[in-house]
Amino acid sequence: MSKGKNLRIALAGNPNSGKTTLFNALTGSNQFVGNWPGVTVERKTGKYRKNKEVEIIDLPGIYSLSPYTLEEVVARNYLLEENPEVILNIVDGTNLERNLYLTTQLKEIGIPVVIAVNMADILRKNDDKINIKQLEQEFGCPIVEISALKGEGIDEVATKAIEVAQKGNVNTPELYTPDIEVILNDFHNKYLNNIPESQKRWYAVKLLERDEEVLKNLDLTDQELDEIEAKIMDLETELDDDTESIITDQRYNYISKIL
Ligand code: BGO
Repeated sequence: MSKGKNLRIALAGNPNSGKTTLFNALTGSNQFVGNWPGVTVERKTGKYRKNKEVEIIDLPGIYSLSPYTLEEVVARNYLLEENPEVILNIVDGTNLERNLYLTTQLKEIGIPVVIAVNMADILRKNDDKINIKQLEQEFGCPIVEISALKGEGIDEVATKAIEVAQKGNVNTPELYTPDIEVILNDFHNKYLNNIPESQKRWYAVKLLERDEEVLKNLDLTDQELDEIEAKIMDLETELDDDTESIITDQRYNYISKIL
């Protein structure tokens, strides 16, 4: 870690995934509470107990990175604008399918991800086993099983997150069908010149979903916006559904195939 510069771990996960329990276990009493700029959503940060140069930022609990709730907008703006070195994505291991939906979005935002599969104690009690090695291969990032409640695996996952942050490698699974990948590549190459390379995939998906926040902020010309809309309409006619639903469905298909 370079001297003088803190390494930031952004903690992201669904409500009830155990995010607060993990945050408390990682930071102990080294916590600072305030609000996110301009909104009354609580912002908690803390220093990692075992390394005070590591800052942990507790993002609001969210199910998705869509632009529909204040919490979602706060979380994604933080990730896009502040570019923390790594995302630690906590998922509830007893509810993987639902929790991994957010993971598919976090994997697109251009920041390295480490996944903590929480509730290991409950999984053990239920005799449920998760094939962590295979999940790691599918998602292309380290995954550690933890019990935030019992303190199991939490330093292991923090160490992994620090390691991944220092390497800085990002990889994004190409989880959509070829017709979608083609249009994403087109958007990636034509309309996102001012966007950092690592974030282009995210913005391409958001353009395809007609994400209003993104459309507002991308500085596209009217002609470009018309072109994009025409391409989206063509695809929607061909696939007989709106692109936002198509993307959502394909994310869930990808997850259920893996599981
Ligand atoms: C209650 N194992 C088990 N068994 N439970 C866990 C674990 C784990 O590894 N991690 C978290 N929990 P939050 P968000 C509760 O509060 O951290 C539990 O929203 C209760 N409370 O203890 O709050 C954790 O920040 C009464 O449970 O999640 C908490 O992400 C009865 O999961 C819940 C039973 O954790 C959510 C549980 C009064």
